[in-house]
Amino acid sequence: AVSETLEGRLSQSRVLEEAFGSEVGAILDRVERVQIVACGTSYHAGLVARYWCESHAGVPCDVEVASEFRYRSHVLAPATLLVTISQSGETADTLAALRDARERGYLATLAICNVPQSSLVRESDLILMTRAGPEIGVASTKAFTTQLTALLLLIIALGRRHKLSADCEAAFVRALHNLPRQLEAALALEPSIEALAEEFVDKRHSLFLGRGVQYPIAMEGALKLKEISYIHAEAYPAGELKHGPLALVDAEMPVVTVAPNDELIEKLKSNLQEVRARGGRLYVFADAATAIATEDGYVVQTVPQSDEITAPIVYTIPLQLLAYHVAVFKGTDVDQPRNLAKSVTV
Ligand code: F1P
Repeated sequence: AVSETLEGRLSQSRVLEEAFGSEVGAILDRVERVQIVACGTSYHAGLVARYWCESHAGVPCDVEVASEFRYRSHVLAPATLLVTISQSGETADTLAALRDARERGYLATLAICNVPQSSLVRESDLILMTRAGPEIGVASTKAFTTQLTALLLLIIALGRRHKLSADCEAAFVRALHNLPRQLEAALALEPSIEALAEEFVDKRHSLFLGRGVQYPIAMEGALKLKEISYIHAEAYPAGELKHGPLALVDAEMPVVTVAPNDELIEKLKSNLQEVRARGGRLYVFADAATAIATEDGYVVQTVPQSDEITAPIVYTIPLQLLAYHVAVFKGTDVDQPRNLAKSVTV
C-alpha cells in the first residue's frame, strides 16, 4: 500500500473514522490481564498498546511475537484476554498461538484483523475489524495505523472497567476525533520527506531511536526501511544507546529519531547529544514545541501538532513516507520486496 496512488494514501485518515464496530461488553467486564500476540508490524502495534493499557487503563499487559509465544511454556494468569493482531488473519504463527491459547483456557480471544473471511476472525471469540481496505503492498502501512486505532478503542473499553478516569476518556475521544485531520497534515509532509529521503540512498546502515510509547514506532520505522529499501535499520530505545549501539555511530550512520514534545523529551535530547558527539547525523521528527537544536548535524522535520495519546499514530506516517521514498530512490520494488510474502502461512 505504500505505493498506492495519492488518493489511496490519503484514505488512511478516512478509514480510521469507521474502524471499530463490534460487541465486546460482557467479556471485557471480567478481564484482569491482557496478553497480546502478533508478528512483524502487527507486533509493533501490540507494543504500543502495552504502554496505553498499563498507563491509562491500569490493566497488566504482556506482548510477545507469536513465533516465540506458541513454543514457550508459560503460566496463565486468571482472567487473561488473549488479543491477536494480524492484517491478513492467516499468519501461521499467530493462528497457532490463538489455537494454543484456546486449549490453555484463556478467558477469551479477541482478534484485531483486516480480513473478515480470515481464519483468525472465524476462530476468535471477539473481533475488531480494522477496515483499512486491501493492503496492496507486502509491507503493512494503513493496517498498522488502523490496528493502533482499534487498540486504542479497546483500551478505552477496558479502561472504563478499571482505572481510566472520565476526563481521560473524554481526552481520548477528542484525540480520536482530531486524528483524521492530524493524519492529513502528516501526509502533507510528503514533499519535504521525499527531499530528506535522498540523503539515505547511499547509506548501508541506520539507527532509529525513540523513548516510551514512541520506541515501538521507531521499531516500525526501522522495519519499514529494511523491508522495502534493504538498508539495515536497527531500532533502539534511546536510553540504551550507551549500552552498545553508540559504538556504531559515525558520520555514515543516519540516526532517525521520533521526538514529540512528551514527558521524556529532555532525556531524549541528551541521548541525541551523545550521538552528535560521535559525529552521527540526526534526522529528528519533532513537533514545533520540541525545540530541538538546529545546529550542524541536526535535520529537523517538524511534524504537525498531535494529541499526546494518538501521537504514535501520527508519527508513524512520516516514517512510512521516509521508507517509501528511500525505496523509490533506490529503485527497489516497493510493493513486492525480495524474500517477503504478504501472508506468512507456513
Ligand atoms: C505479519 C507480517 C507483516 C509484514 C509482512 C509479513 O502479517 O509480519 O507485518 O508486513 O507482510 O507478515 P499479519 O499477521 O499482520 O498479516
